[in-house]
Amino acid sequence: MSPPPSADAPVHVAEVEGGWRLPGIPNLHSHAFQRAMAGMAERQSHPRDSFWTWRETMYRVAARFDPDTLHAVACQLYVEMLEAGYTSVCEFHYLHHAPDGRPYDDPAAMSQALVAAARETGIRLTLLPVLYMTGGVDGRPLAERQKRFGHDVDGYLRLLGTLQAAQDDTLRVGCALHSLRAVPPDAMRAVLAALPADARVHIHIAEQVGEVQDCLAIRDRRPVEWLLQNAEVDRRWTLVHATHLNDWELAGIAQRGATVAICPTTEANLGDGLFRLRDHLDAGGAWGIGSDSHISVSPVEELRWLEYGQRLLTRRRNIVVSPGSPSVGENLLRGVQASTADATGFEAGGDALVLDAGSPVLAGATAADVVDRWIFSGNRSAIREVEVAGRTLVSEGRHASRDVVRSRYRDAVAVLLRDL
Ligand code: NGQ
Ligand code: ZN
Repeated sequence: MSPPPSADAPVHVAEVEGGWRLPGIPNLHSHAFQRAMAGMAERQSHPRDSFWTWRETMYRVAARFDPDTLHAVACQLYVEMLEAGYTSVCEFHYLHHAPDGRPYDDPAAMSQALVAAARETGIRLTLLPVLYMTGGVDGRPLAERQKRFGHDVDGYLRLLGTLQAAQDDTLRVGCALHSLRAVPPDAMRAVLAALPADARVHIHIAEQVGEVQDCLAIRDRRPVEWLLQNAEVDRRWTLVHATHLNDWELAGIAQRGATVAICPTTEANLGDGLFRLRDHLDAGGAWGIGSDSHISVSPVEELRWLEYGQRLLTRRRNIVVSPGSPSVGENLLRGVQASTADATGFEAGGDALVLDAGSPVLAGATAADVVDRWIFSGNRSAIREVEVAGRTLVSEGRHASRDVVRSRYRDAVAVLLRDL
């Protein structure tokens, strides 16, 4: 692996005819199917609603998908991502089998639906098939609704092998461990030992206080502490959420060079807590953003709320700054660029978006303030064009397939939500 780009490198902002050209933004964490339930878990279902009651709603929707509906929903989502300025996506994919847990005739059918959606819409895809084996850190068996997520180690490695053979310029295949709740230690070791040396590894970790407590009770270690002591975590690793960290864990993540995928809107929506961003930056830690459950599909909103969370917490302003670099917007974009290659397997800077200089939020902008203006003002997208791997996919703010994709999505959602 090449050395990581410095988080102090300049952000490449170029003035072009009628606009401002910036590097594309990687989306480090997505569960595509959850796009179909965005906004549908916002009614009380229990006197003390939580992440865990939300998960029950999510499982009900997850049980409805087949390869066709997953493809239709993923196409809609990827069009929305591209129009919003995300040029690559890490898909943390665990809806592998039929709802009763039996593999499809083609065991990779659900993965292939995501690959097809990425190819059709043009977004770069880092596909992360998820290993999911148990229903809790105590090793209990999968619950009925989790059966379609499950694999044994051999079946999982076969799936990975099939998908790796299809890798090309816009498709990378890595490995995801769902969480310490879902992957027993021996299985984790077996899978990690079988991966190609450059494979990226993503894992959900320490998102909820409850899982920190369970891990302490059963493994006598906090989740990140356990992981750092039991796996060779390094720059190939992306830790998703990592919300609840003590000082030792925080320092360890930065020192190993792992990226933290922070998903500010989902973490807020699910009541997770706030990532210790300022401490992580001070430790030299790498980070990026993900839209995760897709209640928002906008890098602007993720980055804005990443900064705002810290402002609310500290009652200060302009938190993500660095010596000699006072622009919060530029520091945010620089952070995201610096982790791109390590987290996604794609080089940073290959893709671009062009902001419309005629957009009211950018009136009078200069190279020095255009990024701040883009991220911190208004709600209407200022994106005019998006290019991935040399192809212009979005022009005048619209993806070329927006209409077809949208009508297929409506039909798919009607099927998915029928009598839910
Ligand atoms: C997921 N999502 O896998 O979709 C999880 C919820 C779980 C987030 N953690 C399920 N945001 O963690 O068990
Ligand atoms: Zn997730």
